[in-house]
Amino acid sequence: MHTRRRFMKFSLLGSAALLTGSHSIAKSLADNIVTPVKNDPVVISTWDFGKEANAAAWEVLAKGGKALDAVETGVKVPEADPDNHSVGYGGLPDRDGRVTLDACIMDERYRCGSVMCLEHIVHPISVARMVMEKTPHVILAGDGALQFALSNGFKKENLLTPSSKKAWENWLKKEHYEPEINIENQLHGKHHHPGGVDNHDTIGMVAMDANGDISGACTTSGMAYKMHGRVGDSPVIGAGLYVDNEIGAATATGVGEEVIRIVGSHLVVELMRQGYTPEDACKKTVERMIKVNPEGAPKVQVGFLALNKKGEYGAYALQKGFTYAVRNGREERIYTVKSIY
Ligand code: SD4
Repeated sequence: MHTRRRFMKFSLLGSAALLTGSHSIAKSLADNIVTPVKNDPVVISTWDFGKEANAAAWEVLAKGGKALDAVETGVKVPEADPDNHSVGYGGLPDRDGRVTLDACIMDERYRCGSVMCLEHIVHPISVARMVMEKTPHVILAGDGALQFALSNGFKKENLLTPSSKKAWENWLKKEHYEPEINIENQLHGKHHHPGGVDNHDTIGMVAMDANGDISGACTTSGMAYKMHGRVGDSPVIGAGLYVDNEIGAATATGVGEEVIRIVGSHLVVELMRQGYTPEDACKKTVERMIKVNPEGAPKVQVGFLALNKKGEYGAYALQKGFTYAVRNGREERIYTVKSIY
């Protein structure tokens, strides 16, 4: 009886610590016995603007919610932000002036959903989730994805904001397509220069909940001024995002063509399976990109971000300037990432 009471007491302490997410260990003051709590929730996401997205995801995680709900909730923040010129509403258009969105989501049971080249919908991530949960498919693209969204209650909207339209009109004067390195951070809010050679951006987010389950989401308007119909890595499961609940998860940002050819996020997860830390797995993956395209890769930016099952995280990039945001019970901060060049 005594033993049972002690057990219940420690279980309750453990749950409290899980719910607040504020301690990795729950300590009984009365008995001075330390009980490890199994999992501290954590959410990480790409670029400085990941901080606001993480805050929304954290509200879900701190209440004991599921990682899948957290990542969807989190990435919806930049999707709806007209000042974020790289994701969702306000995203920069393709060279025909059309805003086409790519997004995918993956949960702890290897279930995944994706939309490619979707127009007129503010929250492509939620359409991707619906593809995962309500259809027998993984990917819907273009008009089919739009029809599916509209028939499931999503509203058709104009996603081209006046400032994105102005940026596109400026671009048309020269029509020079060249991805600008680290444009994601410059494109966010007040740092946006509508006259500049604006290019790409993405939010990739992965999270682990109090249950120890991992999920991820990735959403983008893709490379600005891309050819109409171009799809990047972000909605490609294994490239822009991969989750293996036994091992961890990874996501990518940057020039998608480089990521796709090495199936980057899947490679990061497989390297973690071999025992590499998240940072080292990301570094090896970046090195692979250079190995397979020694001419092209050094000229562009790509960054990988990863989380393992122990809740450890890390990142690596081709170029300087990649950042990511972390939120857990101990910290809310932005890290600057090491790079090859
Ligand atoms: C793409 N990977 O469409 C995306 C763009 C991106 O930060 O991540 N920008 O290729």
